[in-house]
Amino acid sequence: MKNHEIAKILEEVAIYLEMEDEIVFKVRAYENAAVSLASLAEDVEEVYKKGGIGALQEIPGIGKGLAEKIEEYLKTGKIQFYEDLKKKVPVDVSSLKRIESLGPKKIKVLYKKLKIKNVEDLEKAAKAGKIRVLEGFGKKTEQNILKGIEFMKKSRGRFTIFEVESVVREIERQLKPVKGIEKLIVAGSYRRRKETIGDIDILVVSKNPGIVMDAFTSMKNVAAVYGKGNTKSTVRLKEGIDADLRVVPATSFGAALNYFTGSKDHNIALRKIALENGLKLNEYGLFHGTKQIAGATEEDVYRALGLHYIEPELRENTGEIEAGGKTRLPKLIGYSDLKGDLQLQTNWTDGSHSIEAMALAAKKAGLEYILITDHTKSLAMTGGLDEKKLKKQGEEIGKINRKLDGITVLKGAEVNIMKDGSLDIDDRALKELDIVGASIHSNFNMPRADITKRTLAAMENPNVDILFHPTGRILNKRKPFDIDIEQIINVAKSTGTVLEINSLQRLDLKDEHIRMAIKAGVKLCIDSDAHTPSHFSALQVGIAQARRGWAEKKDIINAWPLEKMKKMLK
Ligand code: DGT
Ligand code: CA
Ligand code: CA
Ligand code: ZN
Repeated sequence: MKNHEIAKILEEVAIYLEMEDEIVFKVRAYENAAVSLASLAEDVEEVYKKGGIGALQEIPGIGKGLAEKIEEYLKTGKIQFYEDLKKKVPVDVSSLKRIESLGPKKIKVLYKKLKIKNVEDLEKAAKAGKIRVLEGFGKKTEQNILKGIEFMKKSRGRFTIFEVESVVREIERQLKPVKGIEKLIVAGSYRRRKETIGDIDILVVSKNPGIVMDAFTSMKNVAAVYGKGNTKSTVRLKEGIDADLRVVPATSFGAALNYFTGSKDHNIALRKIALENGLKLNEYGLFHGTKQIAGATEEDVYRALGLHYIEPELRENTGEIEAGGKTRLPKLIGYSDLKGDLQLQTNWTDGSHSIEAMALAAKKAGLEYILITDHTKSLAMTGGLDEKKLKKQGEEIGKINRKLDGITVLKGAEVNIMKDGSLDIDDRALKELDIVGASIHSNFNMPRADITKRTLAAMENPNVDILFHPTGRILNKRKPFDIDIEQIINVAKSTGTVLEINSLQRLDLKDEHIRMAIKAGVKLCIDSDAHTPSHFSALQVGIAQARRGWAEKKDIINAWPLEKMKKMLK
């Protein structure tokens, strides 16, 4: 789809025109056209193919002049007017403009005086104190520019679902009390519980869109308003992520929710089924001719298509539609199904709280058992435990169990797997523990064959019940090890080793890994890896990941009662 490419060019033209002191009306015309194209549901190329330049002019905000420019782009791949402007001031205007305190006029001065073309140049000049001496800038502006650059770096790219969760709460807190909002739900990748989120898509049912849009665009965490209309508005939030809000009528709510939840591939597959049945599906409903036959709820839409309801976490067009139509969908593990947590650290090593405090917090979070898994001695920087300290910790856990009701504390460890695949705690000490997890904490960059062999060696140890951190990745921070997951899964099966999904920012296993493991009959666990009591909430993210991997309760051992869980371990 070329909608976004063209929208971006029109946005830049608006910046250039402002730079050239063009009349405000003309600048706004380009800005509005850009927003309109970016939010257009249809493919602009299709619109043009079907109806020519006339159809382009039907798009809100596109007049004759703009329609001609769009046509030029579709035909030649460029817009000469834009190319000429760009030649005069060849800078990355859209990135520079995103920095707070930099407008088109200032961008022009920076280029003319200091040859600043992009954010990198800008940062260098600001750090060298070259900007404060320019007329109209000053020391304060220079500092603001540096702050703006920091913010922009933070906001580039995607956000982890854990980060976005709090932003969504903040939005809900501000909008839920607004009078006239009948329903508010966040759709998009957030509702599908993807690992990372590009932008937040909010759907609202209301008879008074004006009030809703006013409230949305004036939320206290709005950094910029990109567009404000009666059906759709888009803002950049101070947290660095964008959010769209759409107001839809109650009669279309289910269809709109379905459409904007996506994924795009899932939508396309659903639309195909509709067409095969002589129907039409879009964000307004499922139609037979012009008659809407479903649309108020998602359930209605799926039913009318002859499908079972498909949970949002499964909507990636990776077999869920076939399963929903013919065979069966998994009965996914629920968000309150976990009974225990099998990885957490305490102040015996790098956690912040005592065993007892963590146990009480776990109980409060609704858990029945926890496994204490402090680090072991070769992780010196965490104050890792040796055999003697593990024994002492075991005694302490015994005392706590006698003292506390409603929560069972189990003895464990997160044993470090050394470079050669051996463990840093001797087997005699491991045998004394209730459950042993092992993981890699160093030498991440070994070649595939070596790091796989190293991991397999630990899994072969009859004392190792769980492989913690099977891939070692940290979302947006650290790549996974180059490890042969298929082989890990095979050996997990043959040795009866449980594989950990983890949670928070780690989510070691991807959805497809989880599906592969389940198919092979391997059991999994979802752990918070808590280092402080508030981390127990991260279990929700791990559950979401398990659901995205089609996991049922039977696949996740810490969704089982304690006795049953203990029996399945080595
Ligand atoms: P994100 O924001 O990158 O994490 O991913 P999504 O899935 O939230 O994608 P987004 O925000 O671009 O669009 C929200 C939903 O709107 C998407 O999941 C499906 C629907 N959608 C967007 N573009 C298209 C399209 O071209 N065709 C169809 N059928 N659906 C689309
Ligand atoms: Ca989105
Ligand atoms: Ca979006
Ligand atoms: Zn730790």
